[in-house]
Amino acid sequence: MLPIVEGILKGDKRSISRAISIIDNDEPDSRGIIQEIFNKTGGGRTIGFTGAGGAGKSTLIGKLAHEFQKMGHKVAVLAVDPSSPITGGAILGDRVRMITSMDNGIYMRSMASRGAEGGVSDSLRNVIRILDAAGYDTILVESVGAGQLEIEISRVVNITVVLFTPNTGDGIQAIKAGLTEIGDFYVVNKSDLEGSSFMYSILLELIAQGSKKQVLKCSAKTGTGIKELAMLIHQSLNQEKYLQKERVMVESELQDMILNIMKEKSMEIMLQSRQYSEYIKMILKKEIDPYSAAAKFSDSLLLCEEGVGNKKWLKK
Ligand SMILES: Nc1nc2c(ncn2[C@@H]2O[C@H](COP(=O)(O)OP(=O)(O)O)[C@@H](O)[C@H]2O)c(=O)[nH]1
Ligand SMILES: [Mg+2]
Repeated sequence: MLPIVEGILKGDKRSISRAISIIDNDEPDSRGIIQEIFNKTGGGRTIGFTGAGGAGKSTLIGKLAHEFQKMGHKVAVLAVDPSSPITGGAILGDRVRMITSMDNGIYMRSMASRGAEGGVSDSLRNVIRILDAAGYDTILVESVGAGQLEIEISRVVNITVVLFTPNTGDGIQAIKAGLTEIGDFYVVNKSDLEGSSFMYSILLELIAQGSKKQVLKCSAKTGTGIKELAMLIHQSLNQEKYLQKERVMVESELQDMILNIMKEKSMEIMLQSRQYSEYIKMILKKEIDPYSAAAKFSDSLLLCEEGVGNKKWLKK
């Protein structure tokens, strides 16, 4: 067993942090670590938080982490921000804001995920596995970057919470960004401010009708509604509906991995193949069109003896 893996399994924070950096930077040890911890994972549940910058995600996560801890959960918080370096100012600010409202024992970390080939989803999935193997059963993920990131994160967590604020414009923005589809819980934060009831009713109309999704109001600042939200999430964590997401996640992960390997192998074979350079010459001489050449070449690639698509296992 790798020494770092021993550390992770014991819950040693230095080992956990180092391992997360290895994954985040896509260092060569990543694979070995994940392979060794893999069968020790499965107990962790993940909750992703998305919403516009300033909506109160960090503040809310801070409060919820504290509530979950009181309920007996072992809590970790991850802030995902591909747009800024790990030590960037914005995230540091977030960390301070969250830590001051938290007890010790909550692990907190930000990640940038700029190195990983498959982007955020790949490294986030594996960072979650590290925390899971280290014994964290409740992992809260803040989506700090905007846009596509929120959708990506929602695909690798069990439950997605989408935050809104009473400020007008939010609702319309959210619909545009596709946020009304990715959430399991919709929360109007800053309920201490004017306009929150109006926002709440807009959301109810937009989202809750015809779906089983829940819309709630709370104030991360005053604490109103936080206990209720924490309880609701707590009760949902082991519901079949959210656990089933695991299967979808594994499936898409496996597909991505297989396709990546196939792509690499095909490229290798292609560049070494005589047939390939023949096709190029033929195309240049107008003896064949690119569509037909590509179709013919890939057919032969899928059937060749030593190639990606060795006939024997294709037929199985
Ligand atoms: N009035 C009010 N302000 C809040 C509430 N929650 C967060 N804030 C403030 O909104 C600002 C942005 O909060 P932050 O948690 O950093 O938002 P994030 O960018 O979504 O992580 C901060 O100044 C918070 O103090 C709330 O419930 N009510
Ligand atoms: Mg934040």
